[in-house]
Amino acid sequence: MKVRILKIGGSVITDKGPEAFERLRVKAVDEVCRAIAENWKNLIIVHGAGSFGHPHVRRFGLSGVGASKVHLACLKLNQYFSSRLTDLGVAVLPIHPFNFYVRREKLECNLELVRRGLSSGFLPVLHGDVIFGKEVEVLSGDDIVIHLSEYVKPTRIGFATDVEGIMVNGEVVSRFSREELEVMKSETRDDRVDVTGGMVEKVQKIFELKQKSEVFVFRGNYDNIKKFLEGEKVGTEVIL
Ligand code: IP8
Repeated sequence: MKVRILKIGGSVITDKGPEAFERLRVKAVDEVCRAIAENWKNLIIVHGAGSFGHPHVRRFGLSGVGASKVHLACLKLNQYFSSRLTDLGVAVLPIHPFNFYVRREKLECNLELVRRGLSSGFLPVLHGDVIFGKEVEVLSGDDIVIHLSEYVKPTRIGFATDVEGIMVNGEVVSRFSREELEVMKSETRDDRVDVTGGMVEKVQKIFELKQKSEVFVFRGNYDNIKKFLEGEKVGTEVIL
């Protein structure tokens, strides 16, 4: 089965401004879900937590009831997002990492549910969450994508973000290779290279992928998501 994975950034579907706490971007959720609802077979969705997770970690911490509050906020966003998809006729299978991911030496989980969901015609929808490591820790949606990819070997992976793609010297590039990442890291103090720390980190993670998939980083709007799901090139292609 040819599987695709699409990560929807928390900054696409929520307002992540400094004051924002559980602030949904209703129109954006709608747009994203409409694009997904048109082409969702053999697909796994992972969405970020945005302002339904990060401010909670800062406010409540990750021990005991703090971790519970962070998790419940992530569930709230997942429930909203998944419900919107079901309104549009999508058979979603919401899957919550806190319930089945653990970090021992490395990240471990039983992927049976994801596999069964896919083979039974459901759309698995996972999300950034808290999980048990030595203590409770944050598991980002990007890490889930990298981990899942090793097992489901997707043909294409998309990262829908709040920027047009990867920017080098002030412009979005259509292709981005490992060599360019090395240059970017060595030049991050250089004014010509305007890549945010967040993007460098994301791209570094992408290069941890162990299998060859087509990978794209793009703005998470209706047209781009539709293009990605239809197999077209969109935003920046990361050459593994
Ligand atoms: O938004 C973070 O997931 P991300 C999850 O994908 C929490 O980085 C709990 C903050």
